[in-house]
Formats: sequence, C-alpha cells, structure tokens
Amino acid sequence: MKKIISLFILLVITINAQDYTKESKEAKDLRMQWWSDARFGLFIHWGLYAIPAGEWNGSTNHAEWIRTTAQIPLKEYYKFVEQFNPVKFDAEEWVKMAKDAGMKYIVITSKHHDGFSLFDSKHTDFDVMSTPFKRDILKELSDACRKYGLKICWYHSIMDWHHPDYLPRREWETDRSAEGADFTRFFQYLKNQLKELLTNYGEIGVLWFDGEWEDTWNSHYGIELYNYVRSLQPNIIINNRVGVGRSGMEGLTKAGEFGGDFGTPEQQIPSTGLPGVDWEACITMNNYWGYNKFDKDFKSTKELLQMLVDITSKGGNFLLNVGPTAEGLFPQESILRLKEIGEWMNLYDESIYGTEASPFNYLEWGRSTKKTLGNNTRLYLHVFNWPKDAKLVVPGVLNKPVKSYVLSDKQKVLLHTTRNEDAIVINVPLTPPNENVSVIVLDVEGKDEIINPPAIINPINIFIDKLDVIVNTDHNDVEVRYTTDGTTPTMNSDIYKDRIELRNTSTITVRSFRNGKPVSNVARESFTKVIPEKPVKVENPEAGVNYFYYEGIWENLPDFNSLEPVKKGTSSNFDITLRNQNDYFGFQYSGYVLIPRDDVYTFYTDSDDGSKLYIGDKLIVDNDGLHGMQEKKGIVALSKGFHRLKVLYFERSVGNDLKVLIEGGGIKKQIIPDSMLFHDR
Ligand code: FHN
Repeated sequence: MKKIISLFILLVITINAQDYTKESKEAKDLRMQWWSDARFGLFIHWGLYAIPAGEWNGSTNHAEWIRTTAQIPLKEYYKFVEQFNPVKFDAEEWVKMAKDAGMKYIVITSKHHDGFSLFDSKHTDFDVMSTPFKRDILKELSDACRKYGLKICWYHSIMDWHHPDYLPRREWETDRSAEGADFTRFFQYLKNQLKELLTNYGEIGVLWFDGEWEDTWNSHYGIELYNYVRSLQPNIIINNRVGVGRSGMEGLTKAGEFGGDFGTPEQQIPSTGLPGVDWEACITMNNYWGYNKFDKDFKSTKELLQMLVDITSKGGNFLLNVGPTAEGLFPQESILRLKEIGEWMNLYDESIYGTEASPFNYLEWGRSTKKTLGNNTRLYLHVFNWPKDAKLVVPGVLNKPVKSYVLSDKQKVLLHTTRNEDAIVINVPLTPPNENVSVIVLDVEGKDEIINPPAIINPINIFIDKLDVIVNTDHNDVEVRYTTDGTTPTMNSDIYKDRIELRNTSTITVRSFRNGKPVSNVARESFTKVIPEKPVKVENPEAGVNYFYYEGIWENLPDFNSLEPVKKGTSSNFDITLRNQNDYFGFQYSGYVLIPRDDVYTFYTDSDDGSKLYIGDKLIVDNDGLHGMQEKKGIVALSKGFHRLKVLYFERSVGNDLKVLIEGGGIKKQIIPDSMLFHDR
C-alpha cells in the first residue's frame, strides 16, 4: 500500500512539475484541433460595470474600464455589488443564441480588471455570491454549454484593481495605500481562483488571460501560470496574454518570447495569413467590450460576416464580443446580428469549419478557404464584390477544374467553367445568391497548384533620381516578365533578372510565365519621381526640441494649441518622462531635424496611446487614437539641411511610451538621434 501511495505522490509531483511549454508541435496541434476546426467563438464581457452601462457623472464614454476611466474609489464601486441582480439572465438562452450563430465556444469574463468574480469563489467576497443575485453564473453557463455542445472558456484578468496585494495601484487611487501589498501573495490568490475555475466547472476549453501588461508581471510568472493551469487541465488551451510576449493590439507574439498557445490580435485582423501561427482576432460588435447603453455604433452583419470570412481565409479564429446588460440580456442589436450570422452559417458553414487558409495571396473580389477532399481540392470562393459580367475569374490556378456550383444551391446545379490563360473563369448567376457574402465551390483535380503573382517588394514608391525595383516570386520554376508602362506583360516583354532600374515615374507590371504561357495574375505598382522638400534656414540652431506639456483626458489627440500647457521647455529628444503623472497627459514637441543628404526618408512613431508626426505643415505619420504600443510610418523626400519637425503625443491610461524613428539617407531605421534634433534659440 505504502508503495502505491508513494507512486501516486510521485505521479502528482511529476504532473505538477511537468513543463508543458516543451510540448511537441504534433501534441499541441492535436490538443488545439477542436479550436482550429471551430474557427468562431463568442466573447462575453459582463460584470458590475454593466450597471452604470458606460455613464458616470455625465460622461458616457465608459464601459468595463469605468472604475479606472471614471476614477471611482473602491468603496463607491462596491455599491454596485448590492445592485447586481440580473434577474433576466438565462444561460441556456445565451448559449442557444451562440450555437445558432454557428459559434463553437464561449469565452466569458470570470474576472475582469475590476477584480469582481462572476463565480462563487471561496477566496474573495468580491464575487457574485455577495450580490442579491447569489447564483454562480459560470456554473449555469458551463452547464448550458455542455448541454448544447459548446466549449466553455474563461477570460481571467491578471490585472486586478481590487485585491489589496495587486500592484501597481492606479495613480489616482490615493485612498488605497499599497502599504503591505505583497505581489507573490496576489500570485497565489490568482492560482487559488484558477484552481476553482479549473476544478469546479468540468472541462474548460480555453483560459484567456488578459491584463498582463503592467510591470509587476513577467514571463516567469507567465510560464509558471501556464504550467499550473495545464497541470490542472492538461488539454486546456491558453492564449499568449499569460506571459508578456504579446506585441500590443497587433496581438501576435514577439520573436523569442513565450507566447502560450495562440496570438490575440485585438480589434484588428492581420493583413495576411500567418502560416504555422495559431491566432484568434477578438473584435467588438460596437465600440466597447462591456455594455455601454449609448453606443449604437454596431458593425453591420455584412461587415461581421466579411470579417469572419477574412479571418478564416487567413487561418485564424474569430472571437466576436457581446456586452450583456445589467438585467442579464444581450443588447437587441447583438441578438439581431447573431441571428443573421446564423442564417448565413446555416447555408455556408461548410466553407468555414475545418477549412485551411486560402492558397491565394490576394483575390480582388473576395476571399477563399479550402479543403482536401480525397484526391481533389475544394476551393470555397467567398465573393464580396459580385462580378457585373457574371464571370468570376479565379487567377493562377493550374489545376484542371472538376466542377463548380453555388454552395447554397441545394440542387448543386453545375456552373460552366472555362480557362483563360492562368485563370479559371466561372459563369456565375447574374445576381449574387447572398446579400452579405456569396460562396462558390470550385473543385479542382489533385492538390491545389496556385501560382500567385510575383511580389513587388519595394516598401517605398517615390524616388528622387533613380530607383531599383525588386521583384520576387515564391515559385522557382517560373519566368517573371515585366513592363514599365502599366500594360500587361506578354512573352515579348522583358525578363526580370535582379532589379528594374527606374529614372522616371513608371508603372511596373509583373507576371509569371511557364513554357511560354502566363501562369499567374499580374501585380502592378506605380513609382513616382519627386522633388525633395526644400530645407529651411535656422538662424541660431541649438541642440534639442521645444516641448509643451499638457494634462487632460482624451480619446484622440486634442488641438494642443487651444490648451494651456502645464509646463514647457527644451528636451534632447521626444522625452515623455518629463511628465508629471503616468496617465492623462500629452506633449507637443517642435523643432528641426537636420537631414544629412537628399533622399526619401521614412519616419515612424511607435506609441501608446496616440501620436502624429509632421514635417513642415505636412502630416507624415498618423498614429492617433487609443491603442497599445503601435507603430505607424510615413515617407517624404527631403533635401539636405534643416526641416521643421513637430511630434504630438497623448496618453490616456495604462501603459505609456513614445518612440520616434527615422530611416533613409544612409541611416538604418533607428530612434532619431539627439544629434539630428534642433530648435531655434
Ligand atoms: O483592457 C482589456 C479590455 O477591457 C478588453 O477586455 C480587451 C479584450 O481583449 N482586452 C484588454 C485590452 O487589450
């Protein structure tokens, strides 16, 4: 008996000590198969913040962040606990709406940043059992999910504005001393609650962490938490926000960082597919995650469906959010959209579930997904822009067509197909079968062989005296031919070797050929020869830029000139540490940048939150708005000498940084050196 007990203890220690981050790709792919096949899930942001519903002291632009954005002291916020009584909450109703919409999993906020637990937790009284409602919402929802065959998943915030041991405090929270706060004790609390969430509610599909960006959290905590969660449920899937590897709202994991199991682009969709990367785009139906009763700016069903198709065509998952009301109801606008999405999915879900990413780099009329069916490949052609001539041109397909039909056509009446050079042309009905997204099936013989157009890879399309245009192709058995006057290349056109030298404004068109025939669509890019901006004379140049510092709460860059600066001075660079506080501030920097030689320059700002960069009066970089660290760029041709430079920046709350970079004139992309920055004494 003793031997059995010691073996059991050894097993438990082994499981707990196991490093799940060392899992093989095959094992991870197997664990994530249901999630990859599912493609589509429901995000639910619900909690005490649904009670104020976005409004506080007359301002109406709040939501799940209201405790911070409205700077509500905790004792005031506690009053919502006594008010939370969503008597109209019906878990089965919610789950059926998600299921009918074609969603395969639900991710709900077990605890958002405010620290309130939507479940019965033995580790805090700041939970649903302290409210008049006194029902374990997560228990009811997980039971309903199991009843209707959906996976239940938890969103759990690391950042916690309630727990006394969480650090840092909010700047404005002068009534809550951090005295005695112990983050390691908070980490244990986090694990204690996760143990409840992962042992009391059956099998959980995904642990969706968030609020990982404050400097008290790090990759060590992240990896330990990842292993802890997996030790409780080895098959669970965990997002990249468990660690600190996420790159802002772009959401993908930075190279070399620990990234959990999948990337999490937020309110955006990657511009291209990401082969070999698991990712899920989370997007709101209107502008807020939590319920804001004033926000009627809902995306149309068509827009949401085209997002679903776009994401799926790039191999990602779509996590679409609903913010329920304090009564426990989905907003009517959300209900309608879920219903309409479901109607579309009833007709076309075969083109979403279990599909692979599009083999096409670009389709001017829409998107594609694909499946392997025996020896053939099935292409699902999602048409956003229906061809006016009823001819759907599918470029660069070398395979022989087998059959084609409208996916929603129960009779599967065959559509006539012909070949036109590299393309298969499908004769489709005159009017689109679906008002949102129509789907045409095209079966082709064998494994798909798609020749995408050659890529013109110059990042800059203006030049001063000459420019080398570089083209590449991901097919090594083709010949690239090109023209410089915008016409379509033929077998008589020049063959691309290693560059195309331009000395005048030109339109480059490239196309791939094989055995004397075109095998791809064309790619086209115009390049313009420009006159560089003239320099300005600076009477008494002195190192550094002028700065003006402001304080206020903004969602976009304000007109600083209409505001009174809190202070001003000069600074060697775009230094935001000159601020008086960590949130709700802005800067206006002005001066000159000394350009070393005539050339085309790229300027970048990388900022959280918004920023803009001007050369002279020209806006070169527009990186405005509320966002995590996000880089934007702009190009401009400049002559050697001084050029007026202005940078604007604002930070609302949480995370703040500003980087201003330059590239060109022999300068590799880098933060603008102090030596290039001047003001007029
Ligand atoms: O701060 C949260 C926000 O409230 C919301 O939960 C989103 C959803 O992914 N995540 C954070 C912002 O990145």
